[in-house]
Amino acid sequence: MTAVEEKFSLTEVLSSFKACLEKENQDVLVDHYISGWNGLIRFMNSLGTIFSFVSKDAINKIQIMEAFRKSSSRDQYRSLQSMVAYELGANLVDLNRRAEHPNSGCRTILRLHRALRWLQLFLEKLRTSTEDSKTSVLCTDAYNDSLANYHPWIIRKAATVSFYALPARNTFFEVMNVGSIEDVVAMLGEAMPYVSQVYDITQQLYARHNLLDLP
Ligand code: 1PX
Repeated sequence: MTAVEEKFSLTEVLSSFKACLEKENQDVLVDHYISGWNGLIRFMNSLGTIFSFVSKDAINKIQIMEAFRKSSSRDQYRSLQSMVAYELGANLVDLNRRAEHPNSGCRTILRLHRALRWLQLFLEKLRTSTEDSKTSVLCTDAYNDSLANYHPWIIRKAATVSFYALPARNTFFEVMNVGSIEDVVAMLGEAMPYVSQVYDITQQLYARHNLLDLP
Protein backbone atom coordinates (compact mmCIF):
# COMPACT_ATOMS: atom_id res chain seq x y z
CA MET A 1 0.00 0.00 0.00
CA THR A 2 1.35 3.45 -0.83
CA ALA A 3 1.43 6.28 1.69
CA VAL A 4 -1.40 8.04 -0.13
CA GLU A 5 -3.66 4.99 -0.09
CA GLU A 6 -2.87 4.41 3.58
CA LYS A 7 -4.11 7.86 4.50
CA PHE A 8 -7.44 7.30 2.82
CA SER A 9 -10.16 7.15 5.41
CA LEU A 10 -13.91 7.47 5.21
CA THR A 11 -13.75 10.13 7.95
CA GLU A 12 -12.07 12.59 5.56
CA VAL A 13 -14.45 11.72 2.76
CA LEU A 14 -17.51 12.39 4.87
CA SER A 15 -15.99 15.61 6.22
CA SER A 16 -16.37 17.05 2.69
CA PHE A 17 -20.11 16.96 3.25
CA LYS A 18 -19.66 19.01 6.40
CA ALA A 19 -17.48 21.49 4.50
CA CYS A 20 -20.18 21.64 1.81
CA LEU A 21 -22.51 23.73 3.90
CA GLU A 22 -21.75 27.41 3.96
CA LYS A 23 -22.21 28.64 7.51
CA GLU A 24 -24.03 31.92 6.93
CA ASN A 25 -26.64 30.85 4.42
CA GLN A 26 -26.53 27.04 4.24
CA ASP A 27 -25.62 27.14 0.56
CA VAL A 28 -24.31 23.79 -0.70
CA LEU A 29 -20.85 24.36 -2.19
CA VAL A 30 -20.25 22.46 -5.42
CA ASP A 31 -16.47 21.97 -5.02
CA HIS A 32 -16.87 20.20 -1.67
CA TYR A 33 -19.86 18.23 -2.94
CA ILE A 34 -17.73 16.99 -5.84
CA SER A 35 -14.79 16.24 -3.62
CA GLY A 36 -17.04 14.18 -1.31
CA TRP A 37 -18.16 12.13 -4.31
CA ASN A 38 -14.61 11.73 -5.59
CA GLY A 39 -13.64 10.26 -2.23
CA LEU A 40 -16.63 7.91 -2.20
CA ILE A 41 -15.76 6.69 -5.66
CA ARG A 42 -12.17 6.02 -4.63
CA PHE A 43 -13.56 4.02 -1.75
CA MET A 44 -15.87 2.08 -4.04
CA ASN A 45 -13.04 1.37 -6.50
CA SER A 46 -11.02 -0.13 -3.68
CA LEU A 47 -13.81 -2.72 -3.30
CA GLY A 48 -13.14 -4.22 -6.73
CA THR A 49 -13.70 -3.85 -10.45
CA ILE A 50 -17.21 -5.27 -10.23
CA PHE A 51 -18.39 -1.77 -9.34
CA SER A 52 -16.70 -0.11 -12.31
CA PHE A 53 -20.02 0.27 -14.16
CA VAL A 54 -21.20 2.34 -11.21
CA SER A 55 -18.04 4.41 -10.86
CA LYS A 56 -17.92 5.09 -14.60
CA ASP A 57 -21.32 6.77 -14.47
CA ALA A 58 -20.56 8.64 -11.26
CA ILE A 59 -17.19 9.87 -12.60
CA ASN A 60 -18.87 11.02 -15.78
CA LYS A 61 -21.30 13.11 -13.74
CA ILE A 62 -18.54 14.55 -11.59
CA GLN A 63 -16.60 15.51 -14.70
CA ILE A 64 -19.63 17.36 -16.05
CA MET A 65 -19.71 19.40 -12.85
CA GLU A 66 -15.94 19.94 -12.84
CA ALA A 67 -16.16 21.28 -16.38
CA PHE A 68 -18.77 23.84 -15.29
CA ARG A 69 -16.46 24.91 -12.48
CA LYS A 70 -13.66 25.47 -15.01
CA SER A 71 -15.83 27.26 -17.58
CA SER A 72 -16.40 30.98 -17.97
CA SER A 73 -19.62 30.59 -15.93
CA ARG A 74 -17.73 28.98 -13.03
CA ASP A 75 -19.01 31.53 -10.49
CA GLN A 76 -22.61 30.59 -11.27
CA TYR A 77 -21.76 27.02 -10.30
CA ARG A 78 -20.27 27.90 -6.95
CA SER A 79 -23.23 26.51 -5.01
CA LEU A 80 -26.25 24.37 -5.86
CA GLN A 81 -28.42 27.40 -5.12
CA SER A 82 -26.57 29.67 -7.56
CA MET A 83 -26.52 26.89 -10.17
CA VAL A 84 -30.30 26.41 -10.01
CA ALA A 85 -30.93 30.16 -10.24
CA TYR A 86 -28.52 30.56 -13.15
CA GLU A 87 -29.57 27.55 -15.22
CA LEU A 88 -33.30 28.18 -14.78
CA GLY A 89 -32.91 31.91 -15.44
CA ALA A 90 -30.96 31.29 -18.64
CA ASN A 91 -33.20 28.41 -19.84
CA LEU A 92 -30.36 25.93 -19.63
CA VAL A 93 -32.41 23.05 -18.23
CA ASP A 94 -34.42 20.53 -20.25
CA LEU A 95 -37.58 20.24 -18.16
CA ASN A 96 -39.62 17.65 -20.05
CA ARG A 97 -37.27 15.63 -22.19
CA ARG A 98 -33.55 15.63 -22.84
CA ALA A 99 -32.93 17.87 -25.82
CA GLU A 100 -30.74 20.97 -26.12
CA HIS A 101 -29.29 20.69 -22.64
CA PRO A 102 -28.87 16.97 -22.01
CA ASN A 103 -26.18 17.46 -19.37
CA SER A 104 -27.36 20.44 -17.36
CA GLY A 105 -25.92 20.90 -13.90
CA CYS A 106 -29.42 20.57 -12.44
CA ARG A 107 -30.12 17.11 -13.92
CA THR A 108 -26.57 15.91 -13.23
CA ILE A 109 -26.70 16.89 -9.56
CA LEU A 110 -30.17 15.34 -9.28
CA ARG A 111 -28.66 11.91 -10.13
CA LEU A 112 -25.95 12.33 -7.50
CA HIS A 113 -28.51 13.65 -5.04
CA ARG A 114 -30.60 10.50 -5.45
CA ALA A 115 -27.45 8.44 -4.94
CA LEU A 116 -26.72 10.42 -1.77
CA ARG A 117 -30.02 9.16 -0.39
CA TRP A 118 -28.82 5.60 -1.02
CA LEU A 119 -25.57 6.40 0.78
CA GLN A 120 -27.43 7.90 3.70
CA LEU A 121 -29.67 4.84 4.08
CA PHE A 122 -26.83 2.36 3.58
CA LEU A 123 -24.46 3.99 6.08
CA GLU A 124 -27.24 4.31 8.63
CA LYS A 125 -28.00 0.61 8.22
CA LEU A 126 -24.31 -0.21 8.62
CA ARG A 127 -24.04 1.98 11.70
CA THR A 128 -26.92 0.21 13.44
CA SER A 129 -26.12 -3.28 12.09
CA THR A 130 -25.18 -6.27 14.20
CA GLU A 131 -22.38 -8.79 13.77
CA ASP A 132 -24.57 -11.19 11.79
CA SER A 133 -25.88 -8.51 9.39
CA LYS A 134 -25.04 -9.05 5.71
CA THR A 135 -23.69 -6.02 3.86
CA SER A 136 -25.31 -7.21 0.61
CA VAL A 137 -28.74 -7.23 2.29
CA LEU A 138 -28.20 -3.80 3.90
CA CYS A 139 -27.05 -2.41 0.56
CA THR A 140 -29.92 -3.98 -1.41
CA ASP A 141 -32.51 -2.68 1.06
CA ALA A 142 -31.03 0.82 0.92
CA TYR A 143 -30.95 0.67 -2.89
CA ASN A 144 -34.54 -0.58 -3.20
CA ASP A 145 -35.72 2.26 -0.96
CA SER A 146 -33.94 4.93 -3.01
CA LEU A 147 -32.11 4.77 -6.34
CA ALA A 148 -33.85 1.65 -7.62
CA ASN A 149 -37.04 3.67 -8.09
CA TYR A 150 -35.30 5.66 -10.83
CA HIS A 151 -33.45 2.84 -12.59
CA PRO A 152 -34.71 0.61 -15.38
CA TRP A 153 -34.86 -3.14 -14.83
CA ILE A 154 -31.51 -3.92 -16.42
CA ILE A 155 -29.60 -1.50 -14.16
CA ARG A 156 -31.48 -2.72 -11.08
CA LYS A 157 -30.51 -6.26 -11.99
CA ALA A 158 -26.83 -5.41 -12.52
CA ALA A 159 -26.74 -3.37 -9.30
CA THR A 160 -28.34 -6.01 -7.10
CA VAL A 161 -26.12 -8.77 -8.52
CA SER A 162 -23.00 -6.67 -7.85
CA PHE A 163 -24.03 -6.15 -4.21
CA TYR A 164 -23.35 -9.84 -3.55
CA ALA A 165 -19.68 -9.05 -4.14
CA LEU A 166 -19.57 -6.63 -1.21
CA PRO A 167 -17.14 -7.66 1.51
CA ALA A 168 -18.51 -8.93 4.83
CA ARG A 169 -19.34 -6.40 7.53
CA ASN A 170 -16.02 -6.68 9.41
CA THR A 171 -13.90 -6.32 6.27
CA PHE A 172 -16.08 -3.44 5.19
CA PHE A 173 -15.47 -1.62 8.46
CA GLU A 174 -11.73 -2.28 8.08
CA VAL A 175 -11.44 -0.80 4.59
CA MET A 176 -13.09 2.37 5.85
CA ASN A 177 -9.80 2.84 7.69
CA VAL A 178 -11.36 4.58 10.65
CA GLY A 179 -10.35 2.25 13.49
CA SER A 180 -12.29 -0.31 15.51
CA ILE A 181 -15.94 -1.09 14.83
CA GLU A 182 -16.83 1.17 17.76
CA ASP A 183 -14.78 3.97 16.17
CA VAL A 184 -16.61 3.53 12.87
CA VAL A 185 -20.00 3.59 14.59
CA ALA A 186 -19.03 6.75 16.49
CA MET A 187 -17.63 8.44 13.37
CA LEU A 188 -20.78 7.66 11.39
CA GLY A 189 -22.95 8.94 14.22
CA GLU A 190 -21.08 12.22 14.07
CA ALA A 191 -20.73 12.59 10.29
CA MET A 192 -24.11 11.40 9.02
CA PRO A 193 -26.12 14.41 10.26
CA TYR A 194 -24.05 16.58 7.88
CA VAL A 195 -24.75 14.26 4.95
CA SER A 196 -28.45 14.36 5.89
CA GLN A 197 -28.40 18.13 6.07
CA VAL A 198 -26.86 18.40 2.60
CA TYR A 199 -29.46 15.94 1.33
CA ASP A 200 -32.39 17.79 2.94
CA ILE A 201 -31.34 21.25 1.78
CA THR A 202 -30.84 20.00 -1.78
CA GLN A 203 -34.17 18.18 -1.70
CA GLN A 204 -35.97 21.35 -0.57
CA LEU A 205 -34.19 23.44 -3.21
CA TYR A 206 -35.18 21.02 -5.98
CA ALA A 207 -38.74 20.66 -4.67
CA ARG A 208 -39.18 24.42 -4.51
CA HIS A 209 -38.24 24.74 -8.18
CA ASN A 210 -40.06 21.60 -9.37
CA LEU A 211 -36.81 19.94 -10.40
CA LEU A 212 -37.22 16.53 -8.78
CA ASP A 213 -38.23 14.73 -12.00
CA LEU A 214 -35.78 16.20 -14.49
CA PRO A 215 -35.29 13.87 -17.48
C1 1PX B 1 -18.75 3.15 3.13
C2 1PX B 1 -19.63 3.24 2.03
C3 1PX B 1 -19.13 4.09 0.96
C4 1PX B 1 -19.58 3.58 -0.32
C5 1PX B 1 -19.29 4.53 -1.39
C6 1PX B 1 -19.95 4.15 -2.59
C7 1PX B 1 -20.09 5.26 -3.55
C8 1PX B 1 -21.16 4.90 -4.47
C9 1PX B 1 -21.30 5.83 -5.58
C10 1PX B 1 -22.53 5.53 -6.32
C11 1PX B 1 -22.82 6.57 -7.31
C12 1PX B 1 -23.92 6.15 -8.19
C13 1PX B 1 -24.35 7.25 -9.09
C14 1PX B 1 -25.51 6.77 -9.88
C15 1PX B 1 -26.19 7.87 -10.61
C16 1PX B 1 -27.32 7.26 -11.41
O1 1PX B 1 -28.34 6.91 -10.86
N1 1PX B 1 -27.11 7.12 -12.73
C17 1PX B 1 -28.07 6.47 -13.59
C18 1PX B 1 -28.92 7.45 -14.33
O2 1PX B 1 -28.10 8.34 -15.03
P1 1PX B 1 -28.63 9.01 -16.39
O3 1PX B 1 -27.59 10.02 -16.77
O4 1PX B 1 -28.74 7.91 -17.41
O5 1PX B 1 -29.97 9.62 -16.09
C19 1PX B 1 -27.31 5.58 -14.53
O6 1PX B 1 -28.18 4.91 -15.40
C20 1PX B 1 -26.52 4.66 -13.67
C21 1PX B 1 -25.82 3.67 -14.04
C22 1PX B 1 -24.92 2.92 -13.11
C23 1PX B 1 -25.57 2.06 -12.09
C24 1PX B 1 -25.88 2.70 -10.79
C25 1PX B 1 -26.10 1.71 -9.70
C26 1PX B 1 -26.06 2.40 -8.39
C27 1PX B 1 -25.77 1.52 -7.27
C28 1PX B 1 -25.32 2.33 -6.11
C29 1PX B 1 -24.66 1.53 -5.11
C30 1PX B 1 -23.19 1.32 -5.31
C31 1PX B 1 -22.69 0.25 -4.42
C32 1PX B 1 -21.35 0.49 -3.93
C33 1PX B 1 -21.03 -0.36 -2.81
C34 1PX B 1 -20.25 0.23 -1.76
